[in-house]
This record gives sequence, C-alpha cells and structure tokens, in this order.
Amino acid sequence: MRIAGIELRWVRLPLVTPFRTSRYTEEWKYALLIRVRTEEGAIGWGECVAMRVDVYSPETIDDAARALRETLIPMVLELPDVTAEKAKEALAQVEGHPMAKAALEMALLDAQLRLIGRSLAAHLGAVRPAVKAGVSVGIMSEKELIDTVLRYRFEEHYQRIKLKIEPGWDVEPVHLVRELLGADALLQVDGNGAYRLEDAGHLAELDRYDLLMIEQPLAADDLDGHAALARKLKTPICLDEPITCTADAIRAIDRGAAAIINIKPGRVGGYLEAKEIHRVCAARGVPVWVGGMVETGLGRAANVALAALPHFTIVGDLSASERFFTQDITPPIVVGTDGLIRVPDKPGIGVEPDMTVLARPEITDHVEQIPIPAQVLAVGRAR
Ligand code: OSB
Ligand code: MG
Repeated sequence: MRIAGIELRWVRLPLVTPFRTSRYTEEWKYALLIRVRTEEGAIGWGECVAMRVDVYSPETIDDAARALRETLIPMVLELPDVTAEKAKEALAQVEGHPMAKAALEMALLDAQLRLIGRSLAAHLGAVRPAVKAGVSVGIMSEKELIDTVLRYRFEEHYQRIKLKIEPGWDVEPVHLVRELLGADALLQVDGNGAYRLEDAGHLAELDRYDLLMIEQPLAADDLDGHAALARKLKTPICLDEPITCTADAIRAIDRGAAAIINIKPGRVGGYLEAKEIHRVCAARGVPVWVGGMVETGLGRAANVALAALPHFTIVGDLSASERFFTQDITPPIVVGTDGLIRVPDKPGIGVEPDMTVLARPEITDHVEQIPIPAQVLAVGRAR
C-alpha cells in the first residue's frame, strides 16, 4: 500500500456512569483515532487506548500523538510498500509507545484487509464465530454494586464479572457478589497495583471465594513480589500492566509471577504482538484473555476478533458498547441473550465510525492532518 493521507482525531464520549479503579475515576472516554487513506482507495481506522493521565501506563494521549506525528508516522511513510507487518518491523526500532504503535498498526491492518476483502478475525486466525462477554465493574457503593452486578448477570447476560478492588474494598464486595451470583458464577478481581506483599495474609482471605484469578495485585514492576505472593495464595495471579511485549510475558511466566496473562492489544504494541503473546502462552500452557481499555466500537470490534483465537480460553473484558456509552461512534457492539458477542466477519475490523456522530462538536474535539512529504506523493503519482 501507499499512504495518501493520515489524520489524527481527538474524540471524547461521556461514560454512562463514572468508572472507578484503585487508581483513578474516569467520567469521560478520551480516544485518539487514526484514519489512514491509501492510494489504492482504502480507508483504515485505528484507535489509541492511551489515557489522558498516566495512571495506568506511562503513555498518555498527548505522548502518543507526539510519537505518531514526529516519529512513527514519518517512519512508516518512508517504507516503499506499507503493510502492518512491515510497519511493525520498522517501528521496533523505536523505544516505547506501544499504544501509539498499536493504533497505527490497527489502522494499517484495517486498510490492507479491506483491500483484499478479508476480516481481521480471519487474518489473525480466529476459530470462533462468537466470544463470551465479560464485564469489568468499578468501585462503587454496596447498594450500587448489588444492582449493577444483578443487572449485568441476569438482565444483560454477562458470563463473567470482574470486580475492581482496593484496600478497604475487597473481601466484602467479593463475599457479597459470590452470595448474589452463586457458586457457579465466573468471578475475578483486579487490584491495579493497589496492594503490597505485606497484604498477602489479607488477600488470602479471597481464596475461599473460588475466584478465577486476582489481576495485578502489586505494583507493575514487582515481578518478584508477584512470584512471592503466588506462593502464599491459592487464587491464581494474572498480570496486566507490566506485560508490554512478548519478552515481558515470557519473563513473567519464567519467574513464576503470572499464572494467567491479560493481553491488551494497545498495551503490547498491537494486534500482531498480541497474537504472538497468545502463541507463546499457548506453548507454555498459560491461559490468556483479552483485556479492555474502555474502547469505542472500533477497538471493541477488533478486540472481539482477537478473542476468537483458539487459546483465548478465559472470558475477556469484552462488553457491549452500552456498558460504557449511550452513544458509541460505531453501530453498537451488543451482547446477545446467549451472553455472546458476534465476531465481526466483514473486511478489516468490520465496523466503521458513523461520520454524522463523529462530526458532532461535543464528540470530536479536533482533527489534525499529518503532512505527507512531497516525495512520497510524487512516487505515488508516478506509478
Ligand atoms: O486494569 O483492566 C484494567 C480499564 C482501563 C484501564 C485499565 C483497566 C480497565 C478495565 C476496563 O478494567 C475493561 C474494559 O474495557 O471493559
Ligand atoms: Mg487490569
């Protein structure tokens, strides 16, 4: 492919309710979208999952936009023939910025797969037509928790519930939700790094609730701490924040710090790297699941495609658009009464933004055209 135009678009959507974790309360979803237009006439969309503030990872939206504008996009524009695979290889020279790289790769994949009429799911190696829906539940009052969890489980058909926890909000909400949902319900927790190894005795109280896992109890960089904690708990430990590439995943597994891995395409630098982590985890017998970053319908659709790969045996953070948004920027992603989300099978990521929605000034803050160097356009014209 040859790139004819690239734009960055800053969008924001109000959340249906604030989403509170041990780190931060989000009331708005901010996303940086990338739209690629190719000489061949394809359009591709990518979504960057970096947040406005650096509480989850060091990469913010503004960091990602700068890296895209100054480094990543210019490098891709220098490639004689652009594909997502070649872009990934070229961008491996650049340190950091997994979320910016992932967004650019997603836009390129979308465009190149539309050109050949192939879905992202087929390209990645999907084996399922639908995936189980799971939902992440923020920190809230007990009364709100009861209403929310009952609605997600019995009215909205979610097959797995994840509770955000922090010191002071852990054993009690887990006890309450286990009572509400019964022994068979799939239940797990996510600490987002809020605990210390000294809390092991307290966290062991969670062992009696038959949780699928405890996600990221300790600080992101504390692999040894997680390995030590794993020896004190029955509940398996899953890592999220520190796994930014395949090498990180292998290191965490080899050190005994992760029995399960949450794979987020944005956090690991893209869908192609996510597929590679899925492969090495399958080879090592480590279960994986697809995590979420409160994506719009664009990233949400692509995450569902990824989750259709064979070794994604655990239910992911894959929820309906209406879990977070009253108005998504794409046709809404929905959960069926069977608790499943259909894997998109149309070319590329299989969904497109509704331009009349995106055009609303309360949704798109601004759009930036990335200049395409004259020599790139000239070569394109000469063909
Ligand atoms: O830790 O998994 C997390 C959202 C933003 C940042 C970090 C996390 C989350 C979630 C939301 O838990 C998952 C979702 O998108 O449904
Ligand atoms: Mg997490």
